[in-house]
Amino acid sequence: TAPKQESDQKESKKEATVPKHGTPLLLLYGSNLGTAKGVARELAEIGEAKGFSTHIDSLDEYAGLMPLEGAVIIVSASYNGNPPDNAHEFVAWLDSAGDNELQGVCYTVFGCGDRNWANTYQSIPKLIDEQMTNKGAISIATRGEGDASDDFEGQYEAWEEDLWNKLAETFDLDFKGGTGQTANALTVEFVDG
Ligand code: FMN
Repeated sequence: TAPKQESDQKESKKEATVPKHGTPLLLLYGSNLGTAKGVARELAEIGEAKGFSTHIDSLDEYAGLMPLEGAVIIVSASYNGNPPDNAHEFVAWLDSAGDNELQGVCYTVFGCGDRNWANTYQSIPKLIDEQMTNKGAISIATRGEGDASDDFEGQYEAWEEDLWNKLAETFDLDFKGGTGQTANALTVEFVDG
């Protein structure tokens, strides 16, 4: 609606005042219908507001290209236990990667799933998380699960709060200790204090 757009614009002006530390934050999604992509986009926006240098792309675009600087956040759905269309190549590459191939990579995973697919609930996010660790990457925050048939928003928000805290700890950044505040609320703290 129009009023919401107006307030969003005001908020984004405030966000621009957050000091830029420039830590690279790569958001990768596996998404057919846009849910996981939307989550990745939101995280990229908030990450920018928190001073990260963000980049967003599909998982397949980064098969074999894991960054050694900053962190990579993977957001993926599953389809009958299989990867989304733009994550097949990534999952195949990860399967075939050598034992220490991902050494030095910092990552975490959020899964968009639906428990109605009981036997394969969150199967791809789980697989990616396990394989990343197996291949030497470091998990900087616990994998999150959003269930479309439960309180997806609530589950996502709880995971997200932990994520920013863990990123702040890992990279020794200033916005540590958030208590579920949005990026905008944190921005107000920076501006005033
Ligand atoms: N969710 C799971 O956790 N495991 C599954 O195996 C699974 N299979 C699905 C199969 C179909 C045909 C559909 C429509 C959904 C399935 N889901 C499953 C739920 C989707 O992963 C979930 O809705 C997700 O948010 C979709 O993300 P996307 O919009 O980014 O594609």
